[in-house]
Amino acid sequence: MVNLIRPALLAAAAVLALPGCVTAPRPHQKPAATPPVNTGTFWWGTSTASFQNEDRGVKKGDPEYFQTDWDVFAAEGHIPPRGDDATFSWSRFDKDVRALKKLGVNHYRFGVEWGRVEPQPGRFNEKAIAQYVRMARTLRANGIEPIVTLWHFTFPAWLYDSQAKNRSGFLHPDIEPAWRAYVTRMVTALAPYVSIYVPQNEPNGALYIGYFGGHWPPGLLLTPGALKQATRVAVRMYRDAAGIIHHLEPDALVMGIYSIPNWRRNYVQDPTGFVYNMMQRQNFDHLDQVADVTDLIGVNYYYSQDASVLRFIRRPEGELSSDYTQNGWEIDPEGLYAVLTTVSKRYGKPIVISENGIGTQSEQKKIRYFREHVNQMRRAMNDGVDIRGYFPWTLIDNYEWAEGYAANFGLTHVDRDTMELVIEPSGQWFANFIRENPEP
Ligand code: IFM
Repeated sequence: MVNLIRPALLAAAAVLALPGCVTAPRPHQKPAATPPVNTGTFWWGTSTASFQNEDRGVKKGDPEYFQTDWDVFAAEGHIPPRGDDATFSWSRFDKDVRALKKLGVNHYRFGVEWGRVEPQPGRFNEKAIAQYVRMARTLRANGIEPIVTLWHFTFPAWLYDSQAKNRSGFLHPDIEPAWRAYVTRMVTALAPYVSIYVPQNEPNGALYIGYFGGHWPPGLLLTPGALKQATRVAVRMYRDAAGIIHHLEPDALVMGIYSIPNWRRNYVQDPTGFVYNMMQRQNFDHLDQVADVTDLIGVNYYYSQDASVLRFIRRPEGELSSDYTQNGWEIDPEGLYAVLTTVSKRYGKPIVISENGIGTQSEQKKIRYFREHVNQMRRAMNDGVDIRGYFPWTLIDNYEWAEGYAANFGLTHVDRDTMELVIEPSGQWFANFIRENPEP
């Protein structure tokens, strides 16, 4: 009897699944996936990061309340606190989408806050996961292809131990299985709406600053072996994430994003080339070990700098002249060309300029910066470099890590009266530029 009923039920189910036999969706049914948008076009986009932009959105005492290692590091007094508001991109994401539409971008990269979706080890916040899924779905519904960063510098606070910094972050004994579970959970949830993932944002810079320079969490300063070990773990985690993404979504793209300044050799201050070689390792060590599982390389380029100890100690402060940014970075558009050609030769992979920007109080200076860097991108493209996209950093003036709120990188800023984003002149310039130049 059972054997007769089963085929009949299967046949009925198959008929119902035919096009035209649409039944009302049951409430628990998974939403239908939407196909990627803007696949054949040049990617004009912009980006943000979970910690730099999301307000906390949950109150202390709430079971879903969470903190990140950066919150704890700030509470310890090492860096300025972010506060609970940031740019309200968690509770008022719609305002960000409205601004993105005004800019006319076709791609947008945002991050997932691991601590938010897993406030306690192994306990996932399903509501938060659902909200990230909605964010991706909303973007696609508005004709903007989402790109999701799974780690942008911040770990859940439960992976940070103030008393044992050499067992924190990438050096935490539980991090690898926890990461695999988190990545699997997020990619499974996002799969219907996301097909471009960034496992880690600028792991190379974060490893050197946090596990060697001591400025960022976990704050390890010249600790023997820490950088090497943390890099090994970060590489394994990236490779695991790429494997999970490609397994769950065979057509998805994995983008590796790196901070790649143009380091110059200074023969007087660094005669042996020791610092220069170290900075080359910072640029490429991690990427060298994951390039084979990476579909696209994201280059985050901001500045050129002489590689020398003296230059690190005597960092220029602020916008000394038209050649420097608020962070004391040296503006050098040709450095972008140099980096693009180097990366292209070294890896032979398609490149996206995934971040390029300037902290400045002068909008005119910002516009000039973008224009000159886009020109260098065009020069590289004319010389055969395969460049697929350009993303000015960043959508909104936001928290600039150890610098606090001291740098104005945004194409917009939050108007705290209307709670809307106000498009800056640089944002307007970008909007006009990409409307007139769908292809660069
Ligand atoms: O704000 C950062 C971003 O989070 C990573 N890349 C560099 C930007 C400017 O410093």
